[in-house]
Amino acid sequence: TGLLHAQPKQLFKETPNEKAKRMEWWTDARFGMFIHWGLYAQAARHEWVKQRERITTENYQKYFDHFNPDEFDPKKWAKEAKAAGMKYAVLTTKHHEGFCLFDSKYTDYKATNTQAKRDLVKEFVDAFRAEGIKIGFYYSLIDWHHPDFTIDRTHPQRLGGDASEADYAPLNKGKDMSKYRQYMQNQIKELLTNYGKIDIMWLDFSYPGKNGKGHEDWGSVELLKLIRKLQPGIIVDNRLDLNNYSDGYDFETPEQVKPSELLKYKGKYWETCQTFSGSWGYYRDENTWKTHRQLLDLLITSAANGGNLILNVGPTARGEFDYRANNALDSIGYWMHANNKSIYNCTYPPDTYKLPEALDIKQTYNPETKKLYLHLFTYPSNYGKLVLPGYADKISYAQFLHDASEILYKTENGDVILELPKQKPPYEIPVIELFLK
Ligand code: JFZ
Repeated sequence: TGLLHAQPKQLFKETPNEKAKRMEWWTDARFGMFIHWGLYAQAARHEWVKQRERITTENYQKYFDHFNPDEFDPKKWAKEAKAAGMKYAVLTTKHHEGFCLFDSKYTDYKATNTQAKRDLVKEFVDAFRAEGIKIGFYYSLIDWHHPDFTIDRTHPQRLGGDASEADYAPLNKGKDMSKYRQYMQNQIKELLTNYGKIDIMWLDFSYPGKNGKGHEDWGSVELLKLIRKLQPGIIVDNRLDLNNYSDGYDFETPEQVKPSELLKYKGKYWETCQTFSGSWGYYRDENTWKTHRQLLDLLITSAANGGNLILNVGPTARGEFDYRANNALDSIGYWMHANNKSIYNCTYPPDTYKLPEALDIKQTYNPETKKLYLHLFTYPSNYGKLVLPGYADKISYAQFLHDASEILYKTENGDVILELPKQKPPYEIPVIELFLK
């Protein structure tokens, strides 16, 4: 340590081509489900409730004692995810509160010791795998329950913002982070050994600096080596604070950003994680739910910039997706059923396919089938004519994606003039499929 510049820049022997192969299913998938579920679903006012309200571990115990997910049926979750068009799912096996949904040998703070009386991770894995959905584990690096996890600025018992590191020292007397590192290694070993093939590991998160934690606190290099050893094909997120290595992570995780901010990730492996309503855990009274259109925008804009969308559901304490989540998923499913070819296996088109901003069209492109997809965020009102400047020598056929109905067109001065029906098709954002020459 101390000689950062002397460290190797690469931890593993993998070429960019080999990485592309390993990432292929994930890149093609484009759309996944995040599931944030834990004791905090009972508080129903944010998954950070313990920290936000400075609840002691003693007072948080009521959620462990009352945890009774009598409607938990991950087969239903898996069907919902599949119907929405999601190809992978990432479950919080342990969130910051420290409660484990799986039957870990290394703690009593786990689902098997609650009224649930069973390994909820196991049932999740079995149900989603049965639907052909890839499996991801979220595992929190932060742990507000483990006695050796030192109090820092993210902790329920944190000090005021101006506290120095010396101020924290007396609070952490006797706490031994090396024991916590061992605990994480043990649990990750369990998660990546006892549940078959795991496709994604989503570790969360680092906040280096004053009264924070980073790769040295987590033992990130060791952790990542262990993960890759146990599951060689696995895909790992970027929150271990290993950005100094070219292969310290597989993909970037822009969180809760607006569609317009996704442009800058072009050319990288990335996945934007997004919520329906703002919080990740079930939040009963939150009334900031995204609209159908906003959700489609995130999905389309992700694919149009070469990235993935992982959309979060926070199941209730009874173990169900609530009606608002179900409605949102259903409406995405309705759109995806008809239009998913413009999402799966798609990315941004070559630079020569540019359209004027004013058209309000987002394009995706399937490099294998050489099809171009035009997402009509605004439906043309000028007598149904849509002019694509400079596209005349590029295309050979045009149709709507949802019903393969032909769209007649003329070419004029190098432009394509499509004749769209005056009646907008019954999709919030209709898609035109262009066959390229
Ligand atoms: C983290 C968690 O704290 C949160 O509860 C949720 O699980 C989410 C997916 O991840 O939140 C973060 C982590 C990193 C940043 C912001 C929020 N960040 O890097 O800006």
